Amino acid sequence: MSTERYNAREAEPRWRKVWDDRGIFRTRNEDARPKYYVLEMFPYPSGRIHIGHGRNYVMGDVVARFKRMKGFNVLHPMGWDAFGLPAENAAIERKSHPREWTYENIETMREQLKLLGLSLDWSREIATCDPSYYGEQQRIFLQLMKAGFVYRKESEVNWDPVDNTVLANEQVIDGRGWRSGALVERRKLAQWFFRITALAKELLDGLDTLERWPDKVRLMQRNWIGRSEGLHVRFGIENPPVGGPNEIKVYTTRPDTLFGASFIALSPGHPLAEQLAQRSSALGAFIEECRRGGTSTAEIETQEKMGFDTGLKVRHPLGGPHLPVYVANFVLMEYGTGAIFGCPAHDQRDLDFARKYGLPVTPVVLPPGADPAVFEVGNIAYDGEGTLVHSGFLNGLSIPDAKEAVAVRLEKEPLGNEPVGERAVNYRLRDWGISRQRYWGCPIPVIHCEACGIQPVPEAELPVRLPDDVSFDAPGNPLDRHPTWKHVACPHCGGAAVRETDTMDTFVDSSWYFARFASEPGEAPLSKEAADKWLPVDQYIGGIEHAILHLLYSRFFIRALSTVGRLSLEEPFAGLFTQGMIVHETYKDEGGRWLFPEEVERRDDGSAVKIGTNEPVTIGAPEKMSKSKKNVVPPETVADTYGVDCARWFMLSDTPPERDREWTSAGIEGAWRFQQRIWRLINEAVELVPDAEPTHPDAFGAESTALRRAAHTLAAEVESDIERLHFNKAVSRVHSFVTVFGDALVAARNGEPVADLAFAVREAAQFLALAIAPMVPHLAEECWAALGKAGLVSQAGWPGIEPALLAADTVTLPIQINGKRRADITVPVAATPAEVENAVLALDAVVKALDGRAPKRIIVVPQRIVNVVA
Ligand code: ANZ
Ligand code: ZN
Repeated sequence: MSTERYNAREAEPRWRKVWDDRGIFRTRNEDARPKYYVLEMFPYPSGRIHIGHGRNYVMGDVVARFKRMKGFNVLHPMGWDAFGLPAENAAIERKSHPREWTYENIETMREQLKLLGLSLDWSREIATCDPSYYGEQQRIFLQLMKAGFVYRKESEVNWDPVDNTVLANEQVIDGRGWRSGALVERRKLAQWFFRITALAKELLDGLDTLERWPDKVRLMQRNWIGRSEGLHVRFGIENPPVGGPNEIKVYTTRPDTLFGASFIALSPGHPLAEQLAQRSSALGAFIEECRRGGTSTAEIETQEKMGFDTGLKVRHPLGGPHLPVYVANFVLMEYGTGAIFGCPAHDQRDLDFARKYGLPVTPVVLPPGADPAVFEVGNIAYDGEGTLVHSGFLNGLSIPDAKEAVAVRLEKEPLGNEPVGERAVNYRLRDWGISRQRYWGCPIPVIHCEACGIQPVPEAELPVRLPDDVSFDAPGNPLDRHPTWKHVACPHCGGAAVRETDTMDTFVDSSWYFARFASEPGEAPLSKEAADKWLPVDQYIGGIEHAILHLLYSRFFIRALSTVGRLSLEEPFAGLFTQGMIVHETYKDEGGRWLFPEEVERRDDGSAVKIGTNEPVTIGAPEKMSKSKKNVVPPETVADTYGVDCARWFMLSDTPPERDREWTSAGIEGAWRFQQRIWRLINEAVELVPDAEPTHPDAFGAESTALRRAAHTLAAEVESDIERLHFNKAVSRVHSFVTVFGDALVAARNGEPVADLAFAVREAAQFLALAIAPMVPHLAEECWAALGKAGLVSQAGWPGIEPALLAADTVTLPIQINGKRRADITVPVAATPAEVENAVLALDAVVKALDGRAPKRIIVVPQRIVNVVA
């Protein structure tokens, strides 16, 4: 055979240049074909990518290329989530500017992504740190502010008392500031918020419409929004403080447990707690104490329970004993009413608290089968099913019935002019605090004037640009320290005023970028017309780590933007896929230092040594590829050895795409060998049938029909696999087909050259090239060219499948002997009547019936029935 090895190193850059030069992935909005929008979550330009980052881009690319072949006008764009803290940290370390670091990384990563052969429309590339992007975001902010979706309120932040600065949650490490090491405190500061809670119900109900989202993501969002149905209960205070309220309102989801209540607890931020603290320095000190530690919920929930007895007592609304009122650190001000009644027997936090402060623990729900005379709660609260006990008129009821009975009773019970109880729905969802006291983010476009209050920056003055001349040599917000930037004239009265120096949470930047991509270069950054054309994103692909915040914020943003008339849709992402990660073993030298895979040689006995020194290497279990553990493979290394198509093929094969995939050199070598095999087969086909377009014969024999069946089935199966994102199955279909094709070529070489087989061989070779084109596009182009086809495979249509060739390979026929059904036989669909006849005559039932005689007649009705007349 004359075929040479496929040289990916030479071929791949050549094809990428052709794609680039011809601009074939440039998408136009003006295009009559149906639209398809596929998007991978855009990357943060953190440095360099490794092959593990590539998996979701490759998956998206397979979909994009496939949909293009299916005749869609595909939008597949790329951009950069370019604002954020790491750029500031890098600037501090390298004494440079965050912009420099960011754009250097973008340059590097763009080249790396291009290396992967992704069919992206680079003309729509955006970086969120570009003033044209964040300027539009400022416009959006002001529009949302006008519509009431934005407000400012005092809220707690992490405060570093040594550096005198606000810290992001990720800058608090074990309760201490990352730079100063000082114990972090909670401080109140005026902050900007998006009123996401205004759409809590819509965001919850909308989940039901997202049928092409993973159930687990919908569940996580549902839990995050956290709708609960409960009761507001007002407790009258027996000894109200002078000038204070005479009642406390709590929110409970367990009114059935009211007879088990043993205390009331107020949040340290509750107005009544603050009021009492003015007269009690001990309480004041306690509240201060509660403020220590970070603001994250996780941190608050794991803190040891602490309480302060205020000396107040409330009356029990159902006639139980009076209850003491505490201030307790585990009650959040932002949830419900900021006050609870504690029922220790049935709530773990309340139980921990009661044990610490010696409060009664009375079980009021009896587990099924338990004996009421002996049932007790020790150190584990009982939160299961059961029947009410020790609860007066509720005794004997189930929990749901008791909840209802309490609600009905308390809705009628008066306290002052209102009923004691009122049904309420609560959402766990909090408003979205977007203020960050940082430089490298989108400036919040408002001006503070002492005389006029908060003034929006006038439209004509947008964007509010970040100043370039900033220093990072002192802690705190460089925008605040800048000598001139914040000093401006008030747009309303013209007097001296100051700019807001907070910038926006970078989650804002990623909440609308997919709508930005809808506009062509040069068009308005957010165009309703363009967004109407492209949104929702048909297939969104990204990591499960974004299952909650990014997706929820984006969903909110799209609804809010539609409310103010900038867009007109409800949900941004019709289909969502969360991919698994690429994992790799880790290596450590004798000194415990991490080693890169290319520094290590694996021995046949499973051990490993360091290349050069032969020092033994400790092999660690496969883990997510990460820079810090050096278990990364750069795309360049793969491109220079096996070619990136091998990496693409490997990442798609074997493992379902939602699961983790371990990167191994054996796996990559396997991909390389398979790629060579495809290349050889294509060339053999060309050699065997030099005519690129043999004429369609009138009829096909058994051999050519079998090959055609295999080829058409391949196309149909790969199509349905890619539609369902079952990339690993698509890969394995290609494997099976290649075996069939290889055998067919051997048979064809040894047999007589016949016209129908020539046609089938050529057709099969083309189908193979087309079927692999979404997955290994460079190799597919090379094959397409070898087959003498005009144009690019990247622009070719998906194979035309003949349904008749897809019927099952075998068919089961009933066999009648003298008019009675005696047996069945399963034969290849392609079997000739003579072949069927021979098989029938060999059947036991037929042999017996004929008893040595020849049949009088056999009638084979193809694909239907066989009649034997004995
Ligand atoms: C009495 C009770 C008895 C409760 C019991 C639970 C179990 P979800 O379901 O998440 O809505 N709670 C109410 N407001 C709170 C706040 N601001 N901070 C901390 N906890 C608060 O939770 C509602 C339950 O969480 C409420 O029901 C309340 O405790 C508590 F056996 O009331 B429950
Ligand atoms: Zn003013």
